[in-house]
Amino acid sequence: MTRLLIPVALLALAGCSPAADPDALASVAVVDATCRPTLNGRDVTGCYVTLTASRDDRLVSVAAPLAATAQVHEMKIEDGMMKMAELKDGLALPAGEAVSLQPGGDHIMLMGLTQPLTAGQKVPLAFTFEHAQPVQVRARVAQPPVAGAGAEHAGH
Ligand SMILES: [Cu+2]
Repeated sequence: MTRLLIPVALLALAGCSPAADPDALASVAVVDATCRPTLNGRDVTGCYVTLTASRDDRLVSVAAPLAATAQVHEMKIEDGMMKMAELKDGLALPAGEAVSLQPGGDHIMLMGLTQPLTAGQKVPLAFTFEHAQPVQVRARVAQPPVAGAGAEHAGH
């Protein structure tokens, strides 16, 4: 509950926020979108991105025309094993904070890809937020910069 109350308190303090549609001013910066090249014969891959919201917001869903399904996944420990699971309620984006999806952590999972992804390609991704306008980017296909990754998709 505390998390929900804080923004309201801030708005009250600011005093000058118009009550009419604050969502019109909400935006999310989407940078460094990268999708990992697909492994031989696989039609799944992980994508990574950094999201910075102008106000408290939430990444609700991701769509990718090249994939049958795109989900936002988190990594969690279950029975001593790192497993990934869909974030069914989306991903919280605190105002002004750069939230990085990266190997070993939260990521975007593309499933049912209609074609293999090779380095140098571009993959359109569409991000939908609770408040901000949707954002479309073209992610580059490349090995993500963080080393030691890949294990999170071993389960597929
Ligand atoms: Cu995943």
